[in-house]
Order: sequence, then C-alpha cells, then structure tokens
Amino acid sequence: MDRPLTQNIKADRPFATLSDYLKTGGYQGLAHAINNLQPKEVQQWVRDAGLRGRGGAGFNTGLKWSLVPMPEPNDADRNPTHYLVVNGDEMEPGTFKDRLLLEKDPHQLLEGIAIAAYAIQAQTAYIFLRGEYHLAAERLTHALEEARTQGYVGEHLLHSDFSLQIHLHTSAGRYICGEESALLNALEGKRATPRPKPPFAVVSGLWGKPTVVNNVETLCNVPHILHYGVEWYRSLGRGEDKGTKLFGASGRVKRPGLWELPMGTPIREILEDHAGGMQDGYKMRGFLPGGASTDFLLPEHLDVPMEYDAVAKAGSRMGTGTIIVLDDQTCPVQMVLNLEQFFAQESCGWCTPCRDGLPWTVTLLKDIIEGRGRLEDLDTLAGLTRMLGPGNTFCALAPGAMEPLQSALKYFRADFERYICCGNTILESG
Ligand code: L3W
Repeated sequence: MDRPLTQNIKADRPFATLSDYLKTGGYQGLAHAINNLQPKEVQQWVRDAGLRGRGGAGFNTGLKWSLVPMPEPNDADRNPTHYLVVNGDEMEPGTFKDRLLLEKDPHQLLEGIAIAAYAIQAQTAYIFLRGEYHLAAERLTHALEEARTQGYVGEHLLHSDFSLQIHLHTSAGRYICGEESALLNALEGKRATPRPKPPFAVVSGLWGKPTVVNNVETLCNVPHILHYGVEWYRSLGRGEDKGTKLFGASGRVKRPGLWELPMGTPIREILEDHAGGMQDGYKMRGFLPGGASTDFLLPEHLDVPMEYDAVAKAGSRMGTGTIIVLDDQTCPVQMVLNLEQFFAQESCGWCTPCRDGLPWTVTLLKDIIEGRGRLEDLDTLAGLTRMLGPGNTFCALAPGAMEPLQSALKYFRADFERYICCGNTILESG
C-alpha cells in the first residue's frame, strides 16, 4: 500500500463512510497506540518515522509533541491540561489539499487526532476549520457522531483510561487565522493577531496551556505510522524526506489536480506525468512550488525533488506542495500584484511593516502596471522585500508575501522594466 492518505478516496463514491474506513484497517493504529504503547513511545514512533509538518513549515511532528511538558510520576498534578488543535484553516492561495482529506475521508483525520491527543495527553481537541468549508464541516460533524457512538472519541476511548472530546470550530474567515498563534487567539474569542514567539504553543498555547497545533494532512499520516510501522512509513519517501505527500498543480496545465506521491518526487514528474504538461499553445515560464507565499522557480529547476531541503536549496520552499504554474501568456507583474493585493487585504494590521508595507507594495505595482512607474520603484520594491522579510514582523504573512515578489524581481525584471520604459505588457508585445 503506497498511497495511504488517499486509499479510501474512490471516484465511484462521494466519501469514505465509517464502514469503508474500517475495511482498510481504520482505527487499528489508534487501538495499537492505546493498547500497546505509552504516550512517549507514540511520540517516538512518529519522530522516528520522520513525519514533518505538512502546513508548510516542515517541523518534525514527533519532536513537536515531545516538547509538551509531560507529568512526571511524582508530580502533584498527574493530569495537567493540554490541548490539541487541528489547523484546518486552509486559505493559502492555490492550496486545496486539506479540503480533499476533510471531505473525502473524515475518519482518517479523527483517528489521527485521537492518536496525537493520546501522545500528548490532551483530553480536548479543537478542529479549527476554514469557514467556507461547509461540506467538510457537514461530513466531520457526522463522522464525529459516528466516532463517539463507536467509542473512538469520548469517555474511556476503546475502553481505556484515556478520554478525549473533539470540538469542531468554524472560522469567521481570515487568512491570518491559519497562523498558529492568531488561530489560538481566534479560538479564545479574541482578535486574531499573532502572538510573539517564544513562548511557543507547545509550552503556552490555548488559554496559556501547552498546546500542539498540527495541520490536517500531518495528522492524516499518523494512523498509518501506528498501524504499519516506522520502517514501512520511512520506505515510502524517495529521497531525504519520508512518507507521501499530497502534491497539486494549478495554472495552465492540462490536468490541474492533486496526487498523493512519495516525498522527493521530482517536480517535472508532478507537472508532466500527473498534470499532463502545459496546455497546447502555452509554455512554462516559472512556478511557485508550494502556494502563493513561496519564491518562483524556473523551468531549469524542474528536476528538483519535492522535499523541504532540496526546494530550499533551489531558492524557494516546498510550502504546501501545491504548485502554481506561470505560463508565457500571463504577465508575472500582474500575477504578483494579484497576490500582493490578497496579502495586503489579509494583513491583520498588528505590526507596522506588514500593515503599511503591503499596501505600499500594491500601490507601487499598480503604478508600474498603469504607466506611472519609475525605474527607482524597482529599488523601492526590493527594499520592501527586505523590510518586510523574516525577523521584522510578528509572523510569516509578510515575509511569505515578499517571496513571490523578490523572486519575480530577480527572474522577471525585464517584464517590470518593459512597463516602465515602454508601457508595454507581455500580452501586447506577444
Ligand atoms: C517549539 C520551537 N515549537 C517552531 C513550531 C511552531 C509551529 C511549527 C512551525 O508557519 C508556514 C510557512 C508557510 N519550539 C519551535 C516550535 N516551532 N520552532 O513549529 O513553525 P514556524 O515558525 O517554522 O512556521 P509557522 O509560522 O508556524 C509558517 C506556511 O506556514 N504558510 C501558509 C500555510 C497555509 C496552509 C494552508 O492553507 N493549508 O498550510 C504561510 O506562510 O509555508 O512555512 O507549530 O510553533 N523552537
């Protein structure tokens, strides 16, 4: 079985029911964890498996769980409050991978939640779901009821000492709520602004208690690690990183979509074999490898394997693994403007570089496109990419927003200059 995450997703049925899920070994990973392993052993399994966070940052999942302070035998409070929070606020432009898992196989996520909660001894878990994911909310609500009835969630899970309540919370709908500390503020009913880090959530998270925040796809990997074992999971990857990943492609490719493939699959294979290559009459100029907040790469990077370090070495980030393709008839300057408008609108306004820098970026890009640009504006934009870069803001929103801009200035500078010097677009110039 080489496609564990999507094994239950079939074209001839709308989603996997509980009975479909049980037929392929569903909830056996949970049974193994609870009946045979101590929480710290579960943490170690997931750490040894090499699972890294699928939300974009790639932090080792088992390591994250192991940073939660666990009670020692002599501690007065043997049952301290810990929380598990599922980040299902999928709003990264071009990214639609968690949606597939949520809508098509909700029990896989619930089993992953139950195992993760057991591993960190959290008795309460929250699923923070993107507000627009109505179908996912409906299917999760139904699956939660089934799981409660069957004893996979609730008091004395599978007749053990461990109890877990899972609550579904739908977001009010801002991109910033996907940033983990803003998400925690939103869950607490506060304005969704990021918190300074450290302290990290594993030490002080929801209502100040140790909290693990994991992405949907990350948790969906966990049942299979516990069911089939660490060595099996590690063997699924083709390169440095382990397991499989949902990779996607959008833009003018023949078959836009999502595919579960081994970590380390070359980008060329994703775009040519799975997405079918470019549509007739279009050539590729570049691509964003993992959602909008990543740097452009070029056709010369097509043989880079999709894994965290290799994509970083090529000058970008694997991010969410959902590739956005730029073709030769789409203007990169207009594409970047479109993205920067999104990020400017979604800035929470908490820190000055992001609140003021992103609208300024949008103004300069519009000036350039509308014929009011000057060559010095390109230096100002480059300055903004530094000013809004890592270390100058509370969270990753503005640094992420600067990634497509800084790489567009590097790779597509002539397109910017053409607007300034000739008032010309790529479409007009052919
Ligand atoms: C304890 C430390 N914990 C880091 C934890 C931290 C968090 C995780 C990653 O996300 C990504 C970006 C984009 N002790 C720790 C620690 N942690 N150091 O590890 O942390 P970090 O800071 O590396 O990243 P982040 O700010 O959580 C930024 C991606 O998010 N992104 C958008 C993603 C969108 C989706 C979607 O729509 N589905 O995923 C935008 O920037 O790729 O890499 O848990 O607490 N010393």
